[in-house]
Amino acid sequence: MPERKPRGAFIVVEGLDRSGKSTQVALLEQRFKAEGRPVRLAKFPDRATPIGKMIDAYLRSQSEMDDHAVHLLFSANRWELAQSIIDSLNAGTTVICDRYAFSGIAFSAAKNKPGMSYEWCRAPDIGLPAPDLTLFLDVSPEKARERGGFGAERYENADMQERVQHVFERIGVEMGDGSRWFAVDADQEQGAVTDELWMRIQPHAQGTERPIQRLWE
Ligand code: FDM
Ligand code: MG
Repeated sequence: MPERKPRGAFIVVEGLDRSGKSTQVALLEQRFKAEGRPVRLAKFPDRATPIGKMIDAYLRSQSEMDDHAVHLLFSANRWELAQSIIDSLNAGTTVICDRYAFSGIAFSAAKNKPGMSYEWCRAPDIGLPAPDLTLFLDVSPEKARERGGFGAERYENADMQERVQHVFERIGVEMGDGSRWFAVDADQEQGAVTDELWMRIQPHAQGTERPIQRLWE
């Protein structure tokens, strides 16, 4: 009988701005490559697609959009790339993703707009491929400030970031037992954060036989 090849694991890294997310994702990619394991980086929003370009214009305040509409665009941006993520996983490639549906909920629900409850924000992502592991880079407001001022994009202000943090905390509680969602102390120095992330990822690095789950199973 032919040996069945395990699929790649789907690993998401989440966190506030200046949590070191993008740096850590790049370092993790290097570790996979150094071990000769196939890896692909993904990032949401993916600003390269037509939908992504609309999101990009909104984030840079070059356009205005209804909050519901932009929320649905962020979700649509994930849906348009979902099949290619599934294909990579099935080909045995680990996919490491910088932000995913959790950012989608956290940033939109943090707006506190009428009609945009946590549940409403969660709904459009139902059925997307679910991460096998999500690592939340937990940075304190003090450390974030120390790491330099806010950028010029929408949402990059202390007030919004604090509200986003609260929604992320709720998501962490709802994700439960700690086997698929881990908060990592992102106030530590860079190498220590990478080591902790790698420790969490290692059990997944060889891939898995488990079928791809769906949000929010
Ligand atoms: N963001 C990101 C959302 O509001 N919803 C989403 O679904 C996603 C994926 O977009 F402020 C926000 C989070 C951040 C902004 O993200 C751009 P990057 O990682 O800074 O490009
Ligand atoms: Mg940003």
